[in-house]
Amino acid sequence: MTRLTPGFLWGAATAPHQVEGNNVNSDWWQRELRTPGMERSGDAVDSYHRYAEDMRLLAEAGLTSYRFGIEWARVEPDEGQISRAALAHYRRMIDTAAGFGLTPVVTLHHFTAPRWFAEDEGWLGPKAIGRFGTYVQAVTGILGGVEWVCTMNEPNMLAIMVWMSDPVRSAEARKLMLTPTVADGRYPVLPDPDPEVGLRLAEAHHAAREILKRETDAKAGWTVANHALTATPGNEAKLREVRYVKEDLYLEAARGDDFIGVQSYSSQAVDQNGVVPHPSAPDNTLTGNAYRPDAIGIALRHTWEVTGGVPILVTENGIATADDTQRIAYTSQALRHLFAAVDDGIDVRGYLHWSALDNFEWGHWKPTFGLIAVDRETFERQPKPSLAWLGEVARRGHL
Ligand code: IFM
Repeated sequence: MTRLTPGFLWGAATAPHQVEGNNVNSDWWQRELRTPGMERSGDAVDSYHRYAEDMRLLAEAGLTSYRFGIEWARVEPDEGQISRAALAHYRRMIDTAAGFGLTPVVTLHHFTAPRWFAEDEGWLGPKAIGRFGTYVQAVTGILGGVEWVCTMNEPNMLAIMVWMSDPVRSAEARKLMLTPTVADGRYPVLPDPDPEVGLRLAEAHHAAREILKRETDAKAGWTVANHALTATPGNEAKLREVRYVKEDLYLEAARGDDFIGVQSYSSQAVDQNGVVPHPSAPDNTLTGNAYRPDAIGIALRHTWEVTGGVPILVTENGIATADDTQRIAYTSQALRHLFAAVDDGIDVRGYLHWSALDNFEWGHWKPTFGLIAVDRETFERQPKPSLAWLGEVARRGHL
């Protein structure tokens, strides 16, 4: 049986904009407002008020950790205007998690930024790093006792979003993104993240890491979307080229961190032309990804190699499906791949499933990733069998 590190975290994850509701001061709220055809986050699943119930359900099922985020747009609704009430809210969340025996894993930035930041040059402006630092510094005051802090979620996806919202490049981006779309159940052809943006985000991460190391006892890291890319025969050089722009730049920036968050859902091949779109298949997920529970194993091994052995926390892994039996099947296979990686000596400190709740999937409500369903009229929570199943795995520490 696989020997997991003592205190291995078994949990589930969310992000503020996807679950809280009414994140009206954020850039994403504006994007939803202005983008034709995009669904709105609205009340989301009202986790801003119902977080204690969400945490209780996870803890009662047997999980030991909850990853959630702090929303910059609430903490700093206007530049320099720090909301003590918002900080107190997130401190209550930290205390509530601890009260339920859940180790909090706190994300400081999960795709969304305050509107004032985005509208004044955003991540590409000269003030970006300093502004992010001011926010991070303000948050350190409530991080007492928190062991795990992710500075930024999936900077390699954020770099694509930043590129797309650049007015000069957005026409080109729109063309690229036109079809297929998540709404059709087909995975969009994503442009590559712009390395210029990526390097800027890495700078922001390093600045945040320094602040966290100075002001708190937390372990600091960031989380990277891992596409588990593999080469078709003879295309190893192309794979290296593609992987650098999409992932490795971000993995290399994690060297020297206390941990790295691995986030993986599916796997894709690379041929001489680049990434091969997911072939359509009956078991494709609701976001149009190929059903590839082995992706996590590829992601863990590649991350371990590129970072040179930075300890890993799986901060996201899961499947967009309306069929909870498929979720259990996918996750149990994914965990087998995780255990095999641990058996091979990779230092994995925890597994946090995406997601705790069905939530707002960035412009879409249809892809359901949750262990808990939510009635969006009444906000009533309905735990799915997969929650009890994962809780049982957590209690036993094996499948
Ligand atoms: O919902 C997202 C999350 O915000 C970031 N990682 C991937 C998830 C599923 O698409």
